[in-house]
Amino acid sequence: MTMHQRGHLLDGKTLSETIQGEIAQQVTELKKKGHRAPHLAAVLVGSDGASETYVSHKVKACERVGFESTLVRLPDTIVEQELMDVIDELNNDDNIDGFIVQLPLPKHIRVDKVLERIKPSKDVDGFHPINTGRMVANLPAYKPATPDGIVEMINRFNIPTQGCHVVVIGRSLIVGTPISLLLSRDGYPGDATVTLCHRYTKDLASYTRRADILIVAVGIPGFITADMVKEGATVIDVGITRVADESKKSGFSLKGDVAFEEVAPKAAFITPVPGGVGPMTIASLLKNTLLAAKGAVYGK
Ligand code: BQF
Repeated sequence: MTMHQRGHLLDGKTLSETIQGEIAQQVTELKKKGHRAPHLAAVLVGSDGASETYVSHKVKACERVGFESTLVRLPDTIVEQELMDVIDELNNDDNIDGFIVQLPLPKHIRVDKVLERIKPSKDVDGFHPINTGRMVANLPAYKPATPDGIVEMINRFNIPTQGCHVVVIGRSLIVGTPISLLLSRDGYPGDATVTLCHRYTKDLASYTRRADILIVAVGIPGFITADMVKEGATVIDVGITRVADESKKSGFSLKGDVAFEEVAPKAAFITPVPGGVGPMTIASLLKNTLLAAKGAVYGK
């Protein structure tokens, strides 16, 4: 009988806990020096179930590392100007080091306008175009948490990237576009040759089969099947979709963009969903908040 070599699991949950331990130590140091605790605020508009979960992950993570956190809940009937006023208050509140506006926002609110209203020095999600521009220019910047978390994961698991072919599927401003930039730039974890694929890519499998590192962020459960993956590739699954599941108390389970069971035997390394990229996103948000508290990106 042939044994299938299981891809090594890239355990983002455990790694995120390790990083959170490191952050907690730094918070202890800060407090010893007479500093107050870093303080993250999150603005949640409406009560979408997934958004509620994500915000609660962030609040709980703050508690674990010794940060203060404030959750600002707003009704989904709020008009854009009222949300802008809340952002201005947070921008001007010296007790808050950084804040996020949980996405997605209701359709009647223009997300670009909202993100541009956030003071770049408090923009710990790194979504303000000033932070995007600074990142592109290799200046100190808050990097978006999911791409930063993926880079950190590649780094801590010592996955080689120099000269590797990275194939990214999905060109969103939050994941696909920035991870393509970070892995193509000079130095480790970078120096890769990056192909950015999207909905208009012809013969997608001809690209994915050539990937040494395949990063998938399309939001379609099971989109990547075994026939699309090269033997020995590293597979990073950013997808996280709620799928109805009667066996779960919640009534759903989380599914990634990769058909894990069939792809894992072919992969050298693979991220699970849940417990892969998601927890790394949280760790990177905390990292950015610590940077904000220290004034490490924009000075004090
Ligand atoms: C895990 C997000 C899509 C759209 C908006 C841990 C998270 C998720 C999964 C989490 C995400 C996804 C977040 C796991 C934050 C990641 O154990 O696998 C943590 O909280 N995330 C978000 O804030 O907005 C999103 C995905």
